[in-house]
Parts: sequence; structure tokens; C-alpha cells
Amino acid sequence: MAERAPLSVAVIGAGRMGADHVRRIHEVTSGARVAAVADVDAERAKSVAARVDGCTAHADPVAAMAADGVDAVLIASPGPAHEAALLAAFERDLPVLCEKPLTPDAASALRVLEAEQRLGHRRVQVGFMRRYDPEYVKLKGLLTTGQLGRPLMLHNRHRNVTSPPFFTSSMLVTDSVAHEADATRWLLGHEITAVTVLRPTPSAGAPDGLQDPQFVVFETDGGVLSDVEIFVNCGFGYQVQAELVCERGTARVGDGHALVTNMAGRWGGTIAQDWTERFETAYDREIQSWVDATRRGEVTGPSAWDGYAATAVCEAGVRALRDGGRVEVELVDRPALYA
Ligand code: ISE
Repeated sequence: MAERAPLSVAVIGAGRMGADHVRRIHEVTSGARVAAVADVDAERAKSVAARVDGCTAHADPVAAMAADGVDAVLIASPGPAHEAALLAAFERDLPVLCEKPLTPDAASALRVLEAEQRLGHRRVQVGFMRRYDPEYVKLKGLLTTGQLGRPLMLHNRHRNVTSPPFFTSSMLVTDSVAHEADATRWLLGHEITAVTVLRPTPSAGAPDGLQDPQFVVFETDGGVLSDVEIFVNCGFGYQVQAELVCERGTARVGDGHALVTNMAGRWGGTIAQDWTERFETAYDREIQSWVDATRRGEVTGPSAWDGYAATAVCEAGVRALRDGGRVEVELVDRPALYA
């Protein structure tokens, strides 16, 4: 019997994540190939495309989507470019994996939701990779068994070694805490209803003027408090941890205890230095699951609704950071397509 043709993917954005996804699809994922790469920087597109035989390079995302044989799109360009790329993919009715954030603000995310609803079927999976991390999956599995009882609190820590030079105080929320907004909604199955952001004295290790760290508190419609320490210039490593506190016990992930050494009078291990290392398995599983579902003609994983909800939470978070106090999250009613 003839083997099914691999999924031919156009990768939009050849920066850090885009280039990593090109490598992943080429070397790790089965049933897919990179057919085209686009980047506003044409030279960068060329150099990434050159790593894959037969892959074409483009400066225009639409040209990449229209390239010969393309039947799916992976968007890894900066957030402000996502809306146009998503709408272009919808025009061709192509399945899309869109890196987070879906779009930078709730109004544009709503336009994407409306456009997908006009198609009449789901086309988008949003790149919230924590949902594919084996530890997070175990945590959710345990919670679902009911053994721990009702969840009361979720404590999250999210630390980066350093922030990129363009990082602003709001981006700690929109770029980083966006993951905890999604993880909180997904783990608990609740919507986030309000956000408060507290501001400790910034670290001397943070660039001048950057409010780093921040302490964010989410309230959910199921009565849970989920807090996030976000510290993007901690200096020592990339750490993402989550501890659920429930009525009959607690459960925690992200301690990085996979390898503990005893040597020269000390015990310990190493700390990952960035998210491509810490979440490598999660990314591999996420992309494989997207490819498999797409080849079956299905759309699974975090939806455009999840992307919109996380963006709306972050928008409230940015207002809470700016104005202080507690800011309520405003969500439209969930459309039937995302029920
Ligand atoms: C980055 O954009 C990511 O998405 C990483 O997962 C996150 O940990 C980091 O803080 C963000 O800047």
C-alpha cells in the first residue's frame, strides 16, 4: 500500500522559534516536511530554508503559503504579525499551528475568532507547549483522578536567565506570564476572572527601568487563586515550576530532579538555561500531535478560544501592572465552535 504523503508545512518566521521548529520538523517529527520558510529578513529565510532539501525561501508569508504543495502553516513570527498570517491561512483554509500569543491584544484575537467561525470549522492550534510537557500532563492527570480533592491554590514560578534587550515591563505579562494564564485555565478547567500585579523593588540584575520581578495573582471562576512569580533576569537558569495545593494534598512539578549527582562533598544537578532546552520534549510532542491530527483531518490542542482568553487575561494584567489594584477580565461569551 502506498505510504501517505507527508504534511508539507510552510514555516512563517525564521527567528529563534521558527528555526527551531524547522529543525524539529526536519529531524524529529514524522509524517511532515518543511516545504517553505518565510521571514521579513530574506537572508535569514534563505539560510534557514537551505538546511532542508527542496525547501523554498520567501520574504512574504503569503508567498510561502502559496508555494507548491503547501498544506499546513506554522506561524512563529512576532506576535504583531500573527493576525495577518492567520487570516491569510484562513483564506486558503489551511490548518495552522500558531505560536503564542495568538495575537497581542484581545480585539485582534476576537477578529481571528470571528474569521475562524466564518470558516465554520476549527483550523488553529495555539502553541501553548506546557500542555504537552510530561510533568504538566502528569499533574493534570493526578488532579483529574480526584485523589487530591478540590484545588485551592496554584503557585507558579517562571524564571528566565536574562531578558532580551527589547523586553518591557508589560512583556513580562504578555510574553511570559501568558503561559501561566494558559496553564492555570487548562490545569483547572476554570476561566480567570481577575488579575492583580504586585511590584517588588526591581532586582539590581534587571535592566534599568524594567519592573522585574513581578508577582501576579489570578482569581478563577472556580474560586482558586493562582499566583505567578515572574522573574526574567534571575541570572542562574530557566525554571518553570507549579505547585497545586488541594484539600487533601499538594503536587508539584518543575524541580528538575531528573538527574541528581553526588560529587566532591556536594549533591545537585544542573538547571536548564532556556525554554527550548527545558521544554524540548513538550515542543516535540506538540508538533507531532499537530501533524498527526492534521493528517487525520482533525484539529486538537489549545484552540483560538484559548489563545483569545489568555490574551484577554494578559491585557487585564497589563492594566493591573500600570494602574495597580485588581482588574477584572472581560471575555465575550464562548462561541459554539469552541464549546
Ligand atoms: C518566551 O517568549 C517564551 O515563550 C518562553 O516560553 C517563556 O518562558 C519566556 O519567558 C518568554 O520570554
